[in-house]
Amino acid sequence: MRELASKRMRELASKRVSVQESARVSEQESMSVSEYKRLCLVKHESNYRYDVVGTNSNGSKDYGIFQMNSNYFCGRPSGTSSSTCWRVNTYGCADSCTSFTNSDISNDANCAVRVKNCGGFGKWYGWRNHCSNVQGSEYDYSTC
Ligand SMILES: [Ca+2]
Repeated sequence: MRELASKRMRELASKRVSVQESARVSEQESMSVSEYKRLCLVKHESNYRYDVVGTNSNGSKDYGIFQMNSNYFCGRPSGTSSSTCWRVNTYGCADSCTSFTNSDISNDANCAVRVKNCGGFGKWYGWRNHCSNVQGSEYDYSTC
């Protein structure tokens, strides 16, 4: 990724593009790293499977492709479908835990985005343990 980014920057430099254009490209490429981090998270949480239910040592369970925890992020009676962070952090998501194990991952993604926006990727142990330093293209599936 770094090689790609620096090659791209050299190309831009040789074309004498504007500073703004260089910044825009850099921003896009850093977003790609963010994409890799998201894929890394899913790889290490569920290995890309939507129907996985994991049991934790404290008895809570993790559901689906993002392994949403039953103590915090699913099946919360007062949970929210909004992105108001105090509500997400306090009440989690209202979606039932089993709704995170079907093949329609749209509600899973909506909840995961709210959690990420309110608490960061560090809310997931899979990300903390494996993905915080992801820089490169090991999760680049664009050629698959
Ligand atoms: Ca679902």
